[in-house]
Amino acid sequence: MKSLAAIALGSNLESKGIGDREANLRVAIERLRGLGEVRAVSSFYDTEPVGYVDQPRFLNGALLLETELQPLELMRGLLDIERGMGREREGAVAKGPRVIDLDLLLYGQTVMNTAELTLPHPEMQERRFVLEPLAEIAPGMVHPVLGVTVREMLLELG
Ligand code: PH2
Ligand code: MG
Ligand code: MG
Repeated sequence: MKSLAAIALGSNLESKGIGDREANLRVAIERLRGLGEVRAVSSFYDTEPVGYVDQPRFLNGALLLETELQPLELMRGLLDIERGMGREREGAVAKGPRVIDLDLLLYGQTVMNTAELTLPHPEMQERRFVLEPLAEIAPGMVHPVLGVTVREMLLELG
C-alpha cells in the first residue's frame, strides 16, 4: 500500500563533492526519487538558525513523497542518503551545522513512538522553517495527534 510522507530538508554547509546549500537540497531531492514518487517540492527558504544559533544560515524546504516503504524503512533510507552525501554524525554538535538533514515529519496519519522513530516529528509544530515550506505544498495535511492542519499550525506560530 502506498502512503504519503512529508519530509523536511535542510542544509547549512557546503559539501565537498556536491556544492552549496542549494546544490545539496537538489541532489537530495534527486536521490529521494529512489525511495518513492516525489509528488511536490516547496520553494527553498533562507532561514535563521534555530536552537543552536552560532552556525550558518540554513536553506530549508519540504517535499511530499508517495512511497511503498514502511516508516522505519523510509527513515533508514533518509539516513542512507544523508550519509551518502557526506553527513557526519560522529562528534558532530547536536542541532549543529550539516551538509544535509532529511527529517520525516508525517507519514500519512501514522502515530508511533519508538527509540528509532517518533511520528509525527515531535517538534514540527514549533518550527517555522518546517511549516512555512510544508504549508506551500500541503496546507491541508492533518497532524494526526493535534488534529489540526499544517496551515493551522503555521498560523498558530503567529
Ligand atoms: N535544523 C536544526 C537546528 N536549527 N534552524 C533552521 N533555520 N533550519 C534547520 O533546518 C535547523 C535549524 C536541527 O535539525
Ligand atoms: Mg532536523
Ligand atoms: Mg535530522
